[in-house]
Formats: sequence, structure tokens, C-alpha cells
Amino acid sequence: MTKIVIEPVTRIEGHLRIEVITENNEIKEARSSGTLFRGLEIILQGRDPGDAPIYTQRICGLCTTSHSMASALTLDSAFGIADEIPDNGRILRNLILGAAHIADHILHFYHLATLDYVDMTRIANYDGSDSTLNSIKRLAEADELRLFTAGHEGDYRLSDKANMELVAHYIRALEMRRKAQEMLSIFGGKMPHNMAIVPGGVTTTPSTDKMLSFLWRLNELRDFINNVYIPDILTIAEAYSDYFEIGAGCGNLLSYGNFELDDERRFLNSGTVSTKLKPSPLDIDKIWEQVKYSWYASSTTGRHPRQAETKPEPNKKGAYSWIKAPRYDGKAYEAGPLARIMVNYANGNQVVKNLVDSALAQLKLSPKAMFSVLGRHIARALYTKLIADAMPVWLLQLRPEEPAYIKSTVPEQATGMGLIEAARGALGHWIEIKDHKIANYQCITPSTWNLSPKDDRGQPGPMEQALIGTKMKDENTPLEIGRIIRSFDPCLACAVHLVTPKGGNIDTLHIT
Ligand code: NFE
Repeated sequence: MTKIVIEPVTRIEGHLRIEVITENNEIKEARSSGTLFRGLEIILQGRDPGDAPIYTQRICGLCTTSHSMASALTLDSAFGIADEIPDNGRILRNLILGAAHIADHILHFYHLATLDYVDMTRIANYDGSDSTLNSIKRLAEADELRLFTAGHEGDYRLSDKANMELVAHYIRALEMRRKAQEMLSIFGGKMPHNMAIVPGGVTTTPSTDKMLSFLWRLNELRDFINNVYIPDILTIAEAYSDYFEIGAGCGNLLSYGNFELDDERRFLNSGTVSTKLKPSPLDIDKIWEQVKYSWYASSTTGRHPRQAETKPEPNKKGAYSWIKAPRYDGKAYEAGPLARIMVNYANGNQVVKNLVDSALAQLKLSPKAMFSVLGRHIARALYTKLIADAMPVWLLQLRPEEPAYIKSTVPEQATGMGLIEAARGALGHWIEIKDHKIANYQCITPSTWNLSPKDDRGQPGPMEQALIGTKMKDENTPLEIGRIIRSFDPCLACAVHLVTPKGGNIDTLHIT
């Protein structure tokens, strides 16, 4: 038996510790551990509910927009105005969120995950005339690329040509992310923490010049997604096809659906689905958070997020994570692009079906292959295309110079809930208002679902399950572990946080 500890896991957001026990090169046990505490729910208590979209965005530096959206929907429902949001407000929220998701998925594929499959050191052999590649080669010659190469040895399978192209696209993707973030800022005011999404709609009024500024950037991004991002993921998929058989995980997927349309439907439906591809409607009452293996008071386990409590207990025996264990119908469920694509695939969404089936046909695979490391990457790319293709239609539904916001008042007492898809998956916010103030606020983020530790019944979390059973080619270079973890696009900042209302130490933890 060998114990492998990776801490911190790099090229993800935040501080994740992974511990696996292996036997004969096979992972037998896995522990996902969030090593920081998130106290934002506590900070929100007693504050003006209208400030929640501003505060909750600070949970993270990446999916800020998603938190403001979930929070605004939570307040819309608590304030009783969910049915009164002007169309302009609904559409602008969708466009701002869509821009954030495009930026986020390009970031994940190129800047966080690509180096699992692309060998940066080969740039030294480049002898072509591409100016970008030559400038990267000069950096390599000046020994400035160590950041990209240290610790990455072996199992690089792309041809020299494909490998070089991916290196060039890594650089180009930086520019593309900037374009998507500019798109977000046109209507959202700024990036990363937008100022526009509020209860009642959006504080911007759309104008034709803003719409045009948005549209030309979106067209450029669509070109990049269709002609660079999707071909690149298919190139990697062909070269690393065994990663369609690795990291399947719990086989249960959950999505809240996303992007409200004008007829109370969402562009993508909510629901759950398993590997049998039989979809089921989502029943929010089946969500409970469990804390047997998390550093929270045992008295708070097994609660619906409506009644949940954040009561830290840093020295709790047997616990190994600051992440709670949310479960649906008593089981672990994976959230993320794979979930939103496969829930809608199983529900017969024709556009989604065409996208997935044509990618699978090219790779000669069946839909079951989507439950894998590479399936997650493909789903993320197809989702990016799906929304980028839909956004020009939404943009043209805006009515320039007409309002995007209605005024509302904070009720004395109310409850509210906002469910959306953040880039990394199902994101839920819950509020309880008393005396016009926040009495309780709870968030369950997608990374909380995916990186959760064991639950009260001892069932491992989705990513733990994806690791367990994996056979490694060489446990001295456990590349499979990093590839499995990064396919989930983990964000520890969202899953946990280190703050107290008075800014002091919560406790000292010695983790060995
Ligand atoms: Ni910090 Fe997040 C997203 C949320 S957590 S990145 O997307 O919510 O997984």
C-alpha cells in the first residue's frame, strides 16, 4: 500500500489537498480535503438583503457573476418580484452570465487543463516562421518557461505539429478571455465583480452602441470556439482516448438549468440523470447537507440548505475537510457542464443531441463515454459553443433605451431561493429575512458538490469516486490523478473560505 498526497493541487482555483491510497498501482481510497473555512454566510447575517449580490460575489474571483445571479434570483423570489423583471433585465442577466461562462471555460481548458496533455518543452525544437511560437521559443531559451514545464514528464502523445498549435492557442486564448471579459463589462460595469446584477433586474440600460460592441466581440469568440477550441479538444480526445475510460465518478449528474427565457422556461432544463441516460425532474427537497467528515458541528448534519447552519468545529475527530457533503436523495451527485449537457441530452434537447452525437461520431464513441475525464472536457466545450451560438439571438431581443430594472422593497420577513448553473455547475443560494435583515444565508456551490468528502453513510464524494478504482501507469508519476481532478475544474475558493467577521484567527490546524 502506498499513500500519495498532493497538496496543493496546482492549476486549479484555491487550495485542495488530495490523498490517495494505492495498491498495485490502483487507487483504493481517496480523500478530497478543502483546507480553508468559508465564513461568508456568517458575515452576511444581520446585513441588508439587497447587499447580498455584492457580498456573495466575493466568495470567489472566478465565478463572481454566477454568485451575483444566484443571489439576485434569491432576492427576486424573497421580495416577490420574480415575475416582474423586465425582459431587458432578464436578457441582460443572461448575456452577462453567458459572457462569464465563455471566459471561464476558455480559461479552464487552455490555462488550467491543457498542460496535462501538451508538452511545453518541445517549443525549444520549433523551427518554423510563426511569430507567436518564435516569441515563446525565445522565452524558453531565456529559461522563462520553467513555470510551465516543471514536474511534467512523460505521457505526451500529440504530434509535434499539434503540440505547437496548442502552445500557440494557449497564448491566443489569453486574448480571447479578455474579449469575453470585456463583453461582460459592457453590460456588467466591470470584471471580476460586476455592479449591474441586482434584485429587480440590471442597472444598465441597453443601447445600440453597447449592443454592437458586445456583438463584434461575440462573433470573434464564436469563430475561436468553432475553429480552435472545439477542434483542439477533439485533437486531445483522439490522442488520449483511454481517458474516456478513466474517472467516471459517481455516475449521477445534477443540473439546475440555466438562462431564463420569456415563457418561464430555461434555455437549458434542470434535472438529474444517471449513466442509463434516463432523466428525472429535479426535486429540491431531496437536497441535504451532511457533515460527519467535515469540520462542522455534528448537530448541524442532515439539513436542507433552507435550514442549514454554518457552525465550524476545527478539531472535530474523524473529519478531514472544510467542505460539507451535499447529497441528493441520499446519494453523491456530480455538478458541472457534463451534467447540464447530459441532462438536456437525455431530455431530448435536439440542439444538444446534435452537438454531442456529432462529437461522439467523430470519436467513434457511445454516449456512455461522456462519463469520463475527457467527456467532461468535451461537454464544457460543447456547452461553450451552445451558449455562444444562442447569445446573438438574445442580444437582438433587447429593446434599446428601455428599462432593465424595477424597484422593490425589502419585506419584513421572507424566504427566497435562487438556483442557477455557475460555470462549474449547480449553484444554489437560500435566504431567510427577519426584521428586514438577513437572518440566514446559505450557498451550495458546484465545487461543494464535486469535491465533497464522505457523507454520513460513508459514501465518498463525486471526485473521490472518480479517483477510486483508477489504475495508474506509474505511481511515481501519477499523472492520472491530476488529469481526473482537473477535469472537474475545481474551485476551492467557492467551496470554502477563510474569513471571520472580526478578521481574527478561527483556529490553528495542523495537517500532516
Ligand atoms: Ni469559484 Fe464557482 C463556479 C460557483 S464553485 S468558481 O463556477 O458557484 O465551483
